[in-house]
Amino acid sequence: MLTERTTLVQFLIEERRRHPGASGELNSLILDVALACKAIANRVASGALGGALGSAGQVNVQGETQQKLDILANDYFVRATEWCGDVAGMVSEELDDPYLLPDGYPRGKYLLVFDPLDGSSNIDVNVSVGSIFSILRAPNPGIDPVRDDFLQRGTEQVCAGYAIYGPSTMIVLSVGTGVHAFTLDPNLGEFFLTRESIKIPAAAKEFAINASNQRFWEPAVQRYVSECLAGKSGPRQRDFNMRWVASLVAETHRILTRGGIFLYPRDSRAPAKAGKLRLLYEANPIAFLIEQAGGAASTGRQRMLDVVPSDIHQRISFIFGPSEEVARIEEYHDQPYEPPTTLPLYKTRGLFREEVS
Ligand code: AFP
Repeated sequence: MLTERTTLVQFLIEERRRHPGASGELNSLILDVALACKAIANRVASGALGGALGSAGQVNVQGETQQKLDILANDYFVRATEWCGDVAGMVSEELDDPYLLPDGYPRGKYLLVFDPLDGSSNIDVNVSVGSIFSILRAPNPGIDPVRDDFLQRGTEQVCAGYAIYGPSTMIVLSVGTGVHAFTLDPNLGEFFLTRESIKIPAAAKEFAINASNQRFWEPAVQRYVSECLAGKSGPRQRDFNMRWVASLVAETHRILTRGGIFLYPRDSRAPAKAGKLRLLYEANPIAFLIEQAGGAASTGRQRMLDVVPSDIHQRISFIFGPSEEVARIEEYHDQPYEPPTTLPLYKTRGLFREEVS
């Protein structure tokens, strides 16, 4: 293996050589994040034997019940990266406020933003989960950051990526030069490059959405999904398949591998919330990867990476996939659409056809 494949370390060093002025701090930070991901992978793989399944019995700033592994994964991210002098501060899904480094550790020039364990409702049922991370430049390197320092557009990301803890553990990342995937060799404890310059397949044959929320969707999303469901006999003139893992990382990995479209739109359940997913540590890093893979990521009305964040835990509507498909959904947001008021099964072309007298 060592002679045939490029390791993550080798890949990062080769990338750095393209930038003669680079200090190596970014690489060092990415490798510390990779170490945290290996530790998390280990705990996830141990399942019930690791003693970390189940609820931690407390609620995070999002109002979500934390799993024991959410807290452990957060600690792994913090402990693996706080000491090295590469970060100035961090924001985590699991922490109400930005994490400030303990006294004695040097403050670096990067900000680290992460969701340590995404899709954590899947842990107890042994379905893939992941970690998502994003690296930004600290506006004031060398000192503790303030909350506003993290409120940067997604276009400012220096690196973004995720780890997926599935049948195999992988890290998929981009430093702005395409998207590359690395698979963990559990015997060597090393990530090896297994897919280079990933491109999203242009034609979407699958869509991913939590259909249980359908009654709350906006008209544009109602229209898009109903057209997919209509299949060959509808306006799209082809059949679509549907998937929903309830883990953004797993959904992204499938779409980067075999294509498709993802939607977690804003809905009318809680009109004050602009969506469910979090902008800084879910939507932005995934949007960065998707664009780097040739796709598009949007709120439905705007390119995701152009959104100016207003809060570190801000939620947002998130749609991504092949560019043409995302453009179609954005167009639908600009057009009027009246969703049918009765279920298709009871309409004239449906199974339970109404008798016309
Ligand atoms: P958790 O980490 O709380 O399980 O949330 C996962 C997530 O943020 C994202 O990964 C999924 O796409 C989405 O939520 C699933 O949402 P539903 O529970 O509404 O299906």
